[in-house]
Amino acid sequence: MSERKTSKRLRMNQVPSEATAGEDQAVQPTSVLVVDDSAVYRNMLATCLRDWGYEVFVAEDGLQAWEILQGSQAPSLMVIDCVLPRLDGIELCRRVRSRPTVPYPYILLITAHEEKQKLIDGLTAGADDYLAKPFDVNELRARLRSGMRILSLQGQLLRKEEELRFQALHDPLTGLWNRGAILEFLERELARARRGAEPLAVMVIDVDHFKAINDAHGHQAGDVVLQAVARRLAGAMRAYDWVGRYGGEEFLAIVSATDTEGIRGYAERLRACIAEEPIVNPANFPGKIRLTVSIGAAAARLGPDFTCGFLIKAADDALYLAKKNGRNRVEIHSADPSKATRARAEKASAG
Ligand code: GH3
Ligand code: MG
Ligand code: MG
Repeated sequence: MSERKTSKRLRMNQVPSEATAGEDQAVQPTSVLVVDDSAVYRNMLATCLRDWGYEVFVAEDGLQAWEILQGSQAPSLMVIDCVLPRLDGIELCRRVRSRPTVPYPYILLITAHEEKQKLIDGLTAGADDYLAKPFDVNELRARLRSGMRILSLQGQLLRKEEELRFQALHDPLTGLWNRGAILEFLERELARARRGAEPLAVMVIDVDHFKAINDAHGHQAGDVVLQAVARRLAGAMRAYDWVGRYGGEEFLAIVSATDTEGIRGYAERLRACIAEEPIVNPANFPGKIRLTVSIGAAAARLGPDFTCGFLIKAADDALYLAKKNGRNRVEIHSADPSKATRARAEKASAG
């Protein structure tokens, strides 16, 4: 098919039909990659697509297209001519599909009528739809819209997946990591600390007399207090440490590369950030609520016998001591590896 003949056909159909006008807005146009070695087709396609609101990237051959697709802003909608120099359209489809890209790119293959086998090969190589030259621009537009519907559906699914992943790892009240997530991070940090022969510390942080806050101000106010505590703790921690909600009014923090002395100062800082300022939230309860936390911490240079359970138990024992010694205080358990070894041996002999 000569370019002169096909360009005439394209031009004739450039004005969108009334039935399709405005429908592109329903499915948000995105960026499109147009790959065609024919300058006439390339320009026609680019002009139409820009008129319809798409951002257009153009390539003259398969390799140039492949380079564009390596960029961080690579279009996820593509119009690819089947016959291309250097790297043909079918091979380009195969390359695109050979890597598991998210989001999934949608490929509309342009073929010539007489290229039946190429069309089959193109669909087998991963094209989603095709259009035979010479084509009606309104048909092109409709086919792109159907591609956009699939991309937008995919976008919705990805967002939903992201939301579910967030929910699976976070506590809904405070937005902190939930118990499952923080324990998983502890396993990971423990393995890392072992590899690097670095110390690791954990803290169990418990709100003092929280039941009394619920009793005096109501459960809702108690929730607001927990949210405020979570915010303060997260704000006072280093960016590369972890804090999660371990249970009701109890939080678990993981502090890397920190020994017994280091964790004392750290825990003191957390204790102070709660005790120093009352929580004020007039929208939920009148006045101010003063509260304190007790913190039990354990730090250790980890031997092979150390487990997450041992470290948490050591911090828990220290917390018990902090409560017993008057609350609003920090107690440190020096988690001695020999104790861990002994505990393991005792457990093994008991079993
Ligand atoms: P202590 O100083 O010994 O830690 O005393 P406490 O009152 O803080 O501890 P206790 O374990 O007796 O009470 C904890 C209370 O926390 C009881 C429970 O109803 C409340 N709680 C647990 N989860 C939530 C929550 O999500 N929201 C609210 N408002 N309260 C909660
Ligand atoms: Mg408590
Ligand atoms: Mg408690």
